[in-house]
Amino acid sequence: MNAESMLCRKTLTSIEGHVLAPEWREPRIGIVHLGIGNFHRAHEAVYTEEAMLAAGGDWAICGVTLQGDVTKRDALMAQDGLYSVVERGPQGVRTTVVRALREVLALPYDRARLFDLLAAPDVRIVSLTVTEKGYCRDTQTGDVDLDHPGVAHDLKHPEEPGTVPGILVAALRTRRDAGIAPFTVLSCDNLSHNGAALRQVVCSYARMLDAALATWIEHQVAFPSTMVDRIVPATTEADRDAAAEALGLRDEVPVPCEPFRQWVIEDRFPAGRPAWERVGAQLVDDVMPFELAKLRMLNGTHSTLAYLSMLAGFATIDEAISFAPLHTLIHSMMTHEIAPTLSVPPSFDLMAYRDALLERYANPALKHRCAQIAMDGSQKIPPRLLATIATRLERGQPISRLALGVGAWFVFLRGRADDGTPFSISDPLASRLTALATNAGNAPESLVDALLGCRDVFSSELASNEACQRALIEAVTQLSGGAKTAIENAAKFG
Ligand code: CS2
Repeated sequence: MNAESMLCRKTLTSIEGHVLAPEWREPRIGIVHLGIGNFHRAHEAVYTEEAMLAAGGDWAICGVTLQGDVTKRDALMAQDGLYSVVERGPQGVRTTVVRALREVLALPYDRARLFDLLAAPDVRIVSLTVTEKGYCRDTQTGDVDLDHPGVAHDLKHPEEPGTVPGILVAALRTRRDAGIAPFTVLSCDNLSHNGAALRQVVCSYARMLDAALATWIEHQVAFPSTMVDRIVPATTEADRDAAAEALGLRDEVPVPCEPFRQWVIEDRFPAGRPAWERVGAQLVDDVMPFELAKLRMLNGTHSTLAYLSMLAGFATIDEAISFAPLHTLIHSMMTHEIAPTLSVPPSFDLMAYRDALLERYANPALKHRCAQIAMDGSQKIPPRLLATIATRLERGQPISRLALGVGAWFVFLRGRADDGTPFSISDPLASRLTALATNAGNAPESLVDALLGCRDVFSSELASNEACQRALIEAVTQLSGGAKTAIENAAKFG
């Protein structure tokens, strides 16, 4: 096969060694997935393909990009929805082509097709990876954010929605009116209690339009919570070349990822689901202990590593964690400040979890860029770091390492690394936050004071807590001597 041919259903037969099982009956679409980014393609799509191979079922996926990203839609559709997952581990690379994705749509262009599918009885699950900001939540109340321009638009034009709550409510209304059982709504984002959080957003949005519909959704629609885990960097040219090399076919949209994966799902699917439990997913009654452990241990330290690294000049997570004082700091942050806030089942060994995370971070083949993790801090910091801080403050416990993570975010918002290199801030609140950070001047107290005033991130209770203020001022003071020195100083305490 010449390397210029493209991966598609026709060329699939030439790469039998790179599919999980050569026999593949084309299943019908049973899942619509909102937010067809790399994470979904390396996680739920892989589990779903394996589940169909193990136990059958019509659970092919239609992926949707909500940002009108026609380039991504067209690239995937040119390959008939096929793409390769390139697992990069310390032991080598494994390239597998995934077939579970059948169709890709881009809103607003494919609105009619999307709503046809969302009304189809065959579609029994609508899953989501739309990142924290896609939920359009008012962080204070947990209801839908009525100041969000997309939400305001959707409330005015409920037949032409563009936001997650708008789309789900319009589709659920059609199903209710047509007497079709609702689909299950499955959040796969890194939010605490993601199912309950999405349910509240959706129901509060529905209530603005139609109280009876809101009540119907509350009683009839299941929103199970999940904990999702796999480290999935953005695709680079090197990944495209590696996929072409392995397959002998051109793949424009491969997904790099680590070998590790985990999925814990609350088992509430009245309309059925793929046999995910057959292929390693854990179906449980209560996801919360897993979810909090992952958000605080993994995502909390990931964000800390990312902001410290942006200041210190480490480009990737493996580069950062190979700086011994930073390894020490992250190890003790998990051991002394995060793990004690978690209550997990006896079989869940938090220290083994910590060690496994440090090993995953050290994976030299993944090249997970710190700048990618550093995006959207205003959305990520509250569940990843502030919830842990709040728990510890309630108990009168010290928070110096957690504060260093938040303090590094504050300094990062000034937009310059320690050596003066500028970087841009990608965050839905970027203009407000960077103005606060730059206008605050050099004194650590004023930077902390200015940013603690941002109510979209800090509750008034946390912002007015003196121990919290003191710890953050100390962290920013340490960081003004350079992030590397601050890390070395923090690591001295073990
Ligand atoms: C990362 C996550 O980009 C980020 O913010 O912390 O995407 C992380 O890699 C995943 O949650 C791992 O499961």
